[in-house]
Amino acid sequence: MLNRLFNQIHNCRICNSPDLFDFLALGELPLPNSFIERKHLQRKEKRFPLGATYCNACGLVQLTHIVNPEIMFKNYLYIPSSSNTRISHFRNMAMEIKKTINLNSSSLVVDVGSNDGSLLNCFKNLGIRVLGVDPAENLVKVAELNGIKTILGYFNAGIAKKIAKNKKAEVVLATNVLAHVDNLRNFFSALEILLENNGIFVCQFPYLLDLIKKNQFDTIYHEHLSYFSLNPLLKLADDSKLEIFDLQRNNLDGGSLRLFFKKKRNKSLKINKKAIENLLSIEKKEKLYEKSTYVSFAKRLSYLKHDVRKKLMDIKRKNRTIIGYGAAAKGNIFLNYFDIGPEILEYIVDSTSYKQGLYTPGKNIPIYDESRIYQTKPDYILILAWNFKEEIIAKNKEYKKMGGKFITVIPEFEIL
Ligand code: DWN
Repeated sequence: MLNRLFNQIHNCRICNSPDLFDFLALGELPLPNSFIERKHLQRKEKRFPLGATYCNACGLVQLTHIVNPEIMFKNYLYIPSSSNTRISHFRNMAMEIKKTINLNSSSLVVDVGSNDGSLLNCFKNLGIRVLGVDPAENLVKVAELNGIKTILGYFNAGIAKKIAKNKKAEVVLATNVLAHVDNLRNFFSALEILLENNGIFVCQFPYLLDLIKKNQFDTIYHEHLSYFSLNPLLKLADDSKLEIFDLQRNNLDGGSLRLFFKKKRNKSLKINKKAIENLLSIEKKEKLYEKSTYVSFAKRLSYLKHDVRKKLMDIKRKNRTIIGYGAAAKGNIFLNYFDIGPEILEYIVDSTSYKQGLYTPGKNIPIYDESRIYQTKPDYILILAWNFKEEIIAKNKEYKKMGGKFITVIPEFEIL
C-alpha cells in the first residue's frame, strides 16, 4: 500500500519480476500538473522522485516511484478540449468504433478517465448512450454540466458491478489512462465484469517505441506509471480473461498505440494475428526488449539537455526574447529537468482558461492567454506542447509574418 505520499517499486507491475533495470533518474521534481496561484508562490513545493526502470522479464518500462493518486488526480487541471487536434481525433475514433461493432441507440459506451466528457460527447452526438468514470471532483462537475453523466471515483470492480447491474457495456474506453493505473490486474478484472460478452475494450496510449525513437523523455512523469509496448500487454492479457484482437498506431501525442481487447470466450470477433505479429517483430527489430536501448536513450537525453541549454543561452546572450507555448505537463518536466526558468522563458501562453493566471510548478513561470504574444511580440516561441506543433503554428501565422520564430526541442533542437 502507498504511504501518504509515494512508494518505491521493487517488482514489475505486470509480471511481478524483481529483475528491474533502472535506466533514468530525473531527480526530485514537482508534479507536472501542480500549477500554483500567485498568493502561494512563497510556499515550499512538494517534490517527488522521478525515474524509469525496465523489466528484464516482460519488457515493461515503468516508474521507479509511485505517487499517491489522490495527490495527482483529485483536482485535475488537464482537459482534452484545449486542443482541436485531440477533439477531431476523438471524433474520428468514435465514428470508427461505432462502425467496428455496429453500435446503436441502446448500446452503452463507458469511458474510464473520462475527464470533461470530451470523448463521450463524440459518442453521444452519434446517438449512443454514454457514461463517464473519473476521480477528479472538479472535472466530474464540468462533465455533468456538459451533459455527460459521470461516476466520481477510480474504475474498479465495485464501480464495474454498480454499472453492470443496470446495463453492461458494449464498449469501454481508456485513452491516455491505462498508463496512470497502478493495479492493472484489478483494472482488467473490472473490465471483465463491465463488458457485455461481445463487448470490446479500446485503450490508447503514447507508444513506447515512439517515445524512445523521438527522445520524448518529457512524457516520463509522475502520472504515467507505465510506458507500454505490446509484449507486456500481451502478458497482462494472458493472465486475464481478455485478449487483444486488433491494434492501430496513430500520430496523436507524438505517436500512440490503440489496442482492441475482447473477451476470450467471444469467438465472433476475428483476431488480427498478422498485425500483432508484425508489431512484435518491429519492436524486436528496434531492440525494444534490450537494455542497451535504454542506456543509449539516457545518454541521448544528457546530450539533448546540454545542447538545448547552450542554444537557448546563446539566444538570450544576443538579448532576444523567448516565451513558451503550452503549459503542458510534459513542458513542466522539460523546464524543471533542463533547469529552464523565467530567466530564459519570460512567460508561457496557454488556451486552457483554468491555467491562465497561474504559475508553472518548480520554475514558477507565469501563464497567460495566447493573445499576449501579440502584445509583447517575442523574438522566439518555444513550443512546449510539441505534440500540437502543427495546430499551434497554423493558428499563429500572424506571428510568423511579424518575423517571429518557433523553436521545438523534441526530438532535437530546431528553429522553424
Ligand atoms: O496523458 C496526459 C495527456 C493526454 O494530457 C495527461 N497525463 C496530462 C496531459 O498532458 P499534457 O498537459 O502534456 O497534455 P497536452 O494536451 O499535450 O497539453 C497541451 C497544452 O497546450 C494544454 O495545456 C493546452 C495547450 N495548448 C494551447 O495553449 N494552445 C494546446 C493547443 C493545441 C493550443 O493551440
